[in-house]
Amino acid sequence: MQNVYATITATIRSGRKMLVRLIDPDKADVSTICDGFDFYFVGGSTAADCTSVVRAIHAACTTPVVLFPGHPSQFTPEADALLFLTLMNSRDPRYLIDWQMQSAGVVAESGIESIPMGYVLIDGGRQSATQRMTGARVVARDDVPTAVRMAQTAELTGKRLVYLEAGSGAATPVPEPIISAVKQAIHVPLIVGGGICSPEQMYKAFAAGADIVVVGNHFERHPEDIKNFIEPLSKLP
Ligand code: 1GP
Repeated sequence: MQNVYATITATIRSGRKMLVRLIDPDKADVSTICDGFDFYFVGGSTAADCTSVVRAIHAACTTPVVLFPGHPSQFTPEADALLFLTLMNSRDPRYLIDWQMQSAGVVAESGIESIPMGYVLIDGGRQSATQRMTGARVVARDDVPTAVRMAQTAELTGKRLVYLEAGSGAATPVPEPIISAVKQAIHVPLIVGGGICSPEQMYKAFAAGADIVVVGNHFERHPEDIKNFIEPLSKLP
């Protein structure tokens, strides 16, 4: 089986940026699944079965599928890897330790590649589903020091990825000054997502320091735009 984390670090070393398509099992249109992305992430804020979506992606293309679960019930060993999340903004034990403990046994027994990830919510201009479900206080758009401290804390507590999240369907993506300050402060790969709706917004996130950009809603609404993100990516330095 492919080692997803090794692929991420090797791709960064090669100087290439990565694009991920997020599929929310609640609103997925699997008819638009195609190759061309580096990975599919599968998961959502509300509890839903991810197994059928993972199977549909595997049936339709060869792109690795990585679980990005919003709830322990979304785990399936059929995915190629799992993002094992800690919600860095949260002060609620469910999102810091309880759900992780609830999942630990089945994850360990499955043998799936599990990648510890610090998940950092940034204000995206409107309340996101994650914010609503978890009650976590988001980092203000101009609070660069707090975003940096959260990301550094994630790395120092062993997370191998940091995800700066403006929220699914955010009005505005993660501000570039936050992306660049966090990128300079950490040594693990940086993922940025939430509210990215154009190749220009993707390029800005990459230019600021994102190693991986995640796009969800926009591709559900405008699958015809997928090629406009994918094709120029291969030409990026
Ligand atoms: C949400 O960052 C992802 O977890 C993607 O957000 O759906 O707004 O692209 P969008």
